[in-house]
Amino acid sequence: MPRGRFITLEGGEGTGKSTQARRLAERLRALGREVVSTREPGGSEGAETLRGLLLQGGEERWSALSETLLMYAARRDHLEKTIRPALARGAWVISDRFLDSTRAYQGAGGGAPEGLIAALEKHVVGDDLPDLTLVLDVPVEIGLQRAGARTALDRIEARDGGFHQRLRTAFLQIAASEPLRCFLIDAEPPPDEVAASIWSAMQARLGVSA
Ligand code: T5A
Repeated sequence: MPRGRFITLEGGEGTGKSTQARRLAERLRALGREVVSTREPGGSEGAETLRGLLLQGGEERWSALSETLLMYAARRDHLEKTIRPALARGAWVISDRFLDSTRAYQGAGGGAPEGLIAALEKHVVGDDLPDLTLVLDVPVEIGLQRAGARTALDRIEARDGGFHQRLRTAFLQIAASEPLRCFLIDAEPPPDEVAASIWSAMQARLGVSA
């Protein structure tokens, strides 16, 4: 069985990742593919438990360094229990966030050491980098407005505008520095237009048809 494909969606708050991850999964399933839809932090039983610890509570609950270690504990469980078995049986995996979120949120946003994050990527993710990372970009104020209209903000979402601006810059830099893996998507237009841009990226990068 050939290995499946691993697709991640990244970006700041309210950029429309969950909406587009759902639509992309539906479109691939309609073509007859097995699709595993998952998310981070989370995506396996252990990682979902860690998600609760990470996103609830006050701002001071964890430092950026502790968040990095917890995110990577969750990511290892997610990879071992969900992502690697799915790819091995030929399924396509779509993850709402993955390793670029740690680079942006804990690294660029929170100041956790880049060297530590790089070492964790190497030891935990290894060769299982995404085949395609869709980096969804909208101006910070639009993203926060969308996220705030949907639910109460969690402890990470509630950080100040300067933090979210650093995230946006970091995601743009990641997209520019890894052009073979990443594809930058203008996520400001209505959902149908964003979905069309994403499908074009899927055709160009992964050769999907229809
Ligand atoms: N985190 C995660 C880290 O700090 N480090 C890490 O390593 C990882 C993996 C996860 C949090 O964890 C942090 C980042 C996050 O703060 P979450 O609850 O999973 O939190 O939330 P987010 O991933 O941030 O996702 P959001 O739900 O905030 O936003 P999405 O998924 O980008 O947006 P979505 O699709 O839910 O849409 C939000 C609203 O906008 C509307 C939708 O209908 C919805 O109401 N919308 C649009 N409106 C207009 N035009 C469009 N094109 C729209 N697309 C969606």
